[in-house]
Amino acid sequence: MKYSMQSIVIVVCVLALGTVGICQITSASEGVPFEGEQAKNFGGSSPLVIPAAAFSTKGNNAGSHNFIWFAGFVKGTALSGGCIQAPVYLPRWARVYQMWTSFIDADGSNDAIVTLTRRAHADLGDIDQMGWLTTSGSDTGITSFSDVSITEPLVMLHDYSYYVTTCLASENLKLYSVRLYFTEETIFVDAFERGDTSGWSVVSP
Ligand SMILES: [Ca+2]
Repeated sequence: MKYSMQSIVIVVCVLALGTVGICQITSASEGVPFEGEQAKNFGGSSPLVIPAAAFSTKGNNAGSHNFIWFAGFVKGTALSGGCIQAPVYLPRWARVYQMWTSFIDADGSNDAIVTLTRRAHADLGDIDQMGWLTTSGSDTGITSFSDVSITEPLVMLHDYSYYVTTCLASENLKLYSVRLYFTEETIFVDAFERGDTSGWSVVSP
């Protein structure tokens, strides 16, 4: 493992003094001091919230959904059968471990399925489903549904693009947001964490 002297100093300082207010916290990437109680470049950006407004038509039935601005949800319309999608801008090397959605499923006849997929840039038709969840029942309140078992969780940029999608079969299905929880892993260019030690030598260079 490799630690910068700066990181060690910060950890020791925080542990010893019990408060970050006494220690100067410095951004590792830019070297900008902690100012005005706003940390620079803090990496704790999980969860990624994909708002309802990010969703657009797949093109098969553009009138099948409607974004409601005052309330912040997208709902189905009487022109049922259309599906919507949204891009997912996860950071490189993130590891996704849960997907949640806030939904009103007040449709006793239909549910909605939300899927998370990745699509390869180099291989035509190479699509992997990473997660999916379904709404259920019929309730006029906002309910959270989840998938806590994500496959292909490591975000590999630039090899893939990432999307979420769903279909809203009626006006009684309303999507508020999709939320992706992930960890951000430190992966060094020497590939130690991935097990690729081919670039390493047995003697000190
Ligand atoms: Ca339902």
